Amino acid sequence: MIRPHSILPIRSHGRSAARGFTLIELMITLTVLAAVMVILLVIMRAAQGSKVSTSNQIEASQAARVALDMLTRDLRSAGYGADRYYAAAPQPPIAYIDSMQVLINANLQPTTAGSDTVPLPPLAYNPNGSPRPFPLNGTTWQPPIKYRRGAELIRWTLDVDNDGVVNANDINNANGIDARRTPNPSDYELVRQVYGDSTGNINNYNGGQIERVALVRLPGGSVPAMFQVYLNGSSTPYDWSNGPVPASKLAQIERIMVEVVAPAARPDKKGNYAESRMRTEINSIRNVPNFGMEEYPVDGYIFNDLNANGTYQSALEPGLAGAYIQCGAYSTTSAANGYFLFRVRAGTYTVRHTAPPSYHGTNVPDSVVVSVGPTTNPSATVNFADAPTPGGWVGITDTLSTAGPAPPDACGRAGAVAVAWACAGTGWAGLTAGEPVGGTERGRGAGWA
Ligand SMILES: [Ca+2]
Ligand SMILES: [Ca+2]
Ligand SMILES: [Ca+2]
Ligand SMILES: [Ca+2]
Repeated sequence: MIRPHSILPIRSHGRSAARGFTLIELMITLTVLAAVMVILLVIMRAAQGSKVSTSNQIEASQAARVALDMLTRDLRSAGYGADRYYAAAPQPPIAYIDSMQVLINANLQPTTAGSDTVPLPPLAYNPNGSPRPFPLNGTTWQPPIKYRRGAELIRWTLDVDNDGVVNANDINNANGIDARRTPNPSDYELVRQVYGDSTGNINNYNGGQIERVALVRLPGGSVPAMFQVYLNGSSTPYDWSNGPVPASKLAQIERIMVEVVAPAARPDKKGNYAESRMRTEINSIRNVPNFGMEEYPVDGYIFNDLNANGTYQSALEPGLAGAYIQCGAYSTTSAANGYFLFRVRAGTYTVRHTAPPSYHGTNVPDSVVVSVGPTTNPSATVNFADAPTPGGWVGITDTLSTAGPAPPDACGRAGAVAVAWACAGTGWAGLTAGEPVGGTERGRGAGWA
């Protein structure tokens, strides 16, 4: 009796498992499943959106990184192989800078053929050539001369069509194609250009070919300037509302903050464009050891003071080459035209000279004390008057010349009649061969009759 009773619930349980799901059970199951699917879809959609926004962010930051790397490499190379020792107007490492454009002088391509004296194109920008870069100061830029050491001009700008302004025309330009392709309306093409004479071996052609580097935001409003320039000793950046850094202050640039804002090409699901901001500071230009420490020119001429008045009449009085000049601890010799130049740090210096052979200095006193610096003088000029040493032969010239010493090799030249010049009192006296006046004949060169 107990046995069948005890079996009954087991049978009953077996029947229940075999009868299947009721409609209600099925509907509950499907509803739960649908809810789970909806939740999963929402999660996947969010993940997808997050993936788009993350990849946009990565793309933007990669663009910013590339632009910043290339730009800072050029800035750090500024001055490399530049004609810094051209006395009259040394080639500046940074030729021009404003909030979104910089012109850099550096010999980056190609390298010279083992010697600075045989540079290969692109050479330095030719002021008589074309095209010319048009910075944002309203005039095309050109150097005072074509520099000699083959350092080309590298330009970074957003002004793709080179008209002196950055606006929609730069996006519509042929080289604005990358900016046009993106749906983002506020991206501009950042380009690098190289200007240098004989580009493509065409004389007087300065090139200016465009490399499109990255898409960036146009500085202005909430977008920071691409360049912030700090002049010597200043903790605040140069104020771009005053226009570009004046040429006279380019040598005072102590450091440059470079900042680029690269936007994503595509919007996220909310219609926003991710942006990546990157900045870096350049506080040394490796090819200009004293970058950041302003130098002041101390220059002048060593001249033959023909009229003995102690001052330099540049139209009348020839410069004297080979004089030895000292400025404090520095020394140099005068160039063929008598010119010398020191670039010194702020301070007070005694400038003195030793006249070239056959001359003696006539300045009294024979040295000059000069002070240069930010609060004293931006530059100093000292000319030294010399006169031929009395009695000494100072040169030989041919009959076509009118005054002053000439290279001794005039003697012996076909058709030349040798005439010697020597000091006679306060002026010059022409002597016929072998007839010294007022002095002792000390020697005759080869070929002297
Ligand atoms: Ca070059
Ligand atoms: Ca433009
Ligand atoms: Ca665009
Ligand atoms: Ca004079």
